[in-house]
This record gives sequence, C-alpha cells and structure tokens, in this order.
Amino acid sequence: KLGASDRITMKVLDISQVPVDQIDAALKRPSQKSADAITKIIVPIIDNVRKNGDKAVLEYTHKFEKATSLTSPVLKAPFPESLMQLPEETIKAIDVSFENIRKFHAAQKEEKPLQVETMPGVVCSRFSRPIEAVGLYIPGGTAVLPSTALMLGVPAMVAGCKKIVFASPPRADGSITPEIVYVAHKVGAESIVLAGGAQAVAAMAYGTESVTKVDKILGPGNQFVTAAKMYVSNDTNAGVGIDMPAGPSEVLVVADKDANPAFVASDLLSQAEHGVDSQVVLIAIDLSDAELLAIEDELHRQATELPRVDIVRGSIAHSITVKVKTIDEAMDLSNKYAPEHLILQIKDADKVVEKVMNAGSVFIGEWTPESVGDYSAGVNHSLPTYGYAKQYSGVNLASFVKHITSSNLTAEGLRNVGDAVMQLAKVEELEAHRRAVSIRLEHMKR
Ligand code: HSO
Ligand code: ZN
Repeated sequence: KLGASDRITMKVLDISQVPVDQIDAALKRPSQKSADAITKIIVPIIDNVRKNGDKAVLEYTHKFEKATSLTSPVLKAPFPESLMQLPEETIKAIDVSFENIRKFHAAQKEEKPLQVETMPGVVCSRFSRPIEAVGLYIPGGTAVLPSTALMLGVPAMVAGCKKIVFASPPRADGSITPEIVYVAHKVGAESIVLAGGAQAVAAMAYGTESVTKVDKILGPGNQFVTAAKMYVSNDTNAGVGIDMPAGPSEVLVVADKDANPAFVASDLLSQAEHGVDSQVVLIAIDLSDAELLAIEDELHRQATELPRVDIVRGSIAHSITVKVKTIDEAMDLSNKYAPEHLILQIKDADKVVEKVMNAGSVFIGEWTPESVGDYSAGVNHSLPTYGYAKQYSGVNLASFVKHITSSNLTAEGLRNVGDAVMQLAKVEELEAHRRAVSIRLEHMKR
C-alpha cells in the first residue's frame, strides 16, 4: 500500500494568493548543468575527432556505447533488408505517419519565387534552394526514437536535400534500431553514423574519412549534443549551421471545467515520462477543489500504472499546477512560459488559438492528445524548448532550405532608384558605391 508521501502529485499555486515572482520562480525550467562544465568535457572530444577522424569516433563509441565490435563508424546506403526487419504493424504505423508528415511539409513548399516590383523597373525576388547536406541527430538514451528520424528525415527529403546523413548511438552489439534504419531507407538517407554525443556532432561538422561533412546539423539531444552543436556552429572552420538550442521536453496544459480529468492527466503524463528533467505544467481555469482533485487522483492512478513511473516521479516533482480564474490569465501565463507543447482542453478551444503568442506547437480540444503530434498527425515534434518558443520556430520545411534574394533592374528602374542610392552612398562616404550608379546613368545619356 502506498503512503501519502508516495502520492504522485504536482505542487499547486493560486495566482490570486501568491505573488507573481513566486509563480515565475515555480515556472522556471529545472536548471541545466553549467555551460562551462559541459564545454570542458566536449571540446577535447571535438578536437580529437577533428584531428583523428574515424579512429577517434570509434574509440568513443567503443567506450560510451560499449559497442566494441564496431569496426566502422558508418553504415552506408543501400541498407541491407536484414537490418530493417520489423513487424507488419510497425511498418504500417511508420508508413502512415511518414505520409502525413510528408503531406504537411510538402504543403509548406513555396510553389514559385516571390516577386515584387518595388518601383517601376525595380524587381526584387526571393527563391529557395535546399541545403545540400544535412546531418540529423537521433538520440539514443532511455527510449528509442524512430519518430524523431521521421520528423527530421521527411522534411529533409521533401526539401530536396541531396545528402541526408543520420547519426544515432548504436546499441552495445553495434547495431542500430531497425525502425531507424527503415526510416533512413524511406527518406533516402545516404548513411547512418553509428555514434552519439559530441563525437557524432563533430564527425558530421568536420567530416572524417567515412563520415560526410554536412552543412547543417539538426535534431534534439542531451546537454553534450546541444553544447557540441553550439560549439561547432561557432567555429568558422566547420562552416556548419544548427537548428536551435534544445532542452528537456515540456508541456503546458490549459484545462477548464469542461475538460475530462482522465484526458488531462494522460497528457501531462505522456510528457512527464520522457525524462526526469521534463517539466509539465497544468493551468486550471476556475476549477473547484473537487474538480482539481479529480485530475490529481487521475494523475496519481494513471502514473502508478506506467512502466516508466520512476521517471514520472522525477519530472512531476518539479512540475506545478497554477490555479487561475480566467482564460486571459491562463494565456498570459502560457505566453510567458512559452511551452514547447501547449494543450488546450477548454471549451471552444479553437477560438482561443488567437491568444497564443509563444508556443512550439498547439493541440486543440479534447480529441487532440500531444502524442498524435509526436508521431503521426503530420506536424513536426522537433520543437523549441526551455522558453525558446519566444524566438524560434520548430523544425519545418524552411529549416532545410536557404532563401536567396535577387534584384533585376531595367534602365528605367535604375533611373528611378538611383538618386536614393547615390545620396546614401554619399552619406556613408563610399564613393565607389555612388559611382557604380552614376557611371551607368551617364552611360544612358550617351
Ligand atoms: N514529445 C517529444 C517527441 C516524442 N515523443 C518522440 C515521443 N517520441 C518532444 O517533442
Ligand atoms: Zn513525446
């Protein structure tokens, strides 16, 4: 029998009773290890991979993944059928999800270049081109995540990236999860780097004898992966971009009297089971004590039934419920928190979407659990965490392309805009700039 202290429950704060700074403090993300400490660990690894290539990558994989039988850090396409043997149901699930993700990301394609005539004869355009080589990091750790392979691989394929490189830590026997190999095959990946952590990031950033150098590295990972991504993206010798800083996964659920307590609890828990550092927040709008208790009871009951209950205990320990009176109070808090996932289990949820200012992805209404978006609806699950939803978008088609602009002027166009250019060049005292226009205007008069 469980004692009261074993009850899995979130701390409750009422905004009408607690000062704002206390609410803010409670909504702080669990703190991360100091950047300095992480950098000290990753820099030697990155340097070693950069200098010694495959040999260094293999050493780390032998050491950290215990995959001592591996003799090459890369698995090249075509991937043998034997490495993607899967149950029929799994193939079907991957195929359905693949197709929905493909459709939603294909719809983000800009059919034709954007073109605007800003003045008569002055035409400005913008067009996009795929990033040639992308490195997609699929984390290992406590769960295998073939869904992340889909979320990164499908848009890369739709965008038309020529070289798609996967990286994922192998299992101790040196193999890679067959689901990930199957997804790599479906998106046309050229190779899978059998490594994790900073060593995988470094291998893709600089290239090795067998790892293809990429132009951009995307995908979530632990603090070492994130720090390594930041580090290589700051190294002009690498010439590599990254998607966004990543932190532990999180969800914020807004629920009112209409919400089904079992649904609310299930959504909180599906995020809480990701890792002990995950954070879940419930904003309860005008719930009576009995209504809130119904959610808390459900949370405890469902949590104790989960195989990952121990992880859930960890994440629920730093998660909170905030009681508010109105939708506006709820949305103000949510926008301040800027959750990776925002779930609206409220009456007329679709009408509240216009109040959403900061969030990675929104799940609207009682029939939309976050897990549909995690896997199969078609939206991307690689999203900004840690409050970065204030300035970053989640992974989308644009993450895999560059936008290039062009200008095209006629003689009339140059006559129309030339004075402005020459005057500003004068102000900046850049005479060659001014002359590039004046020489042409004089030429026209001849
Ligand atoms: N909720 C996670 C994605 C995920 N869930 C993968 C299950 N598998 C971060 O958005
Ligand atoms: Zn998830």
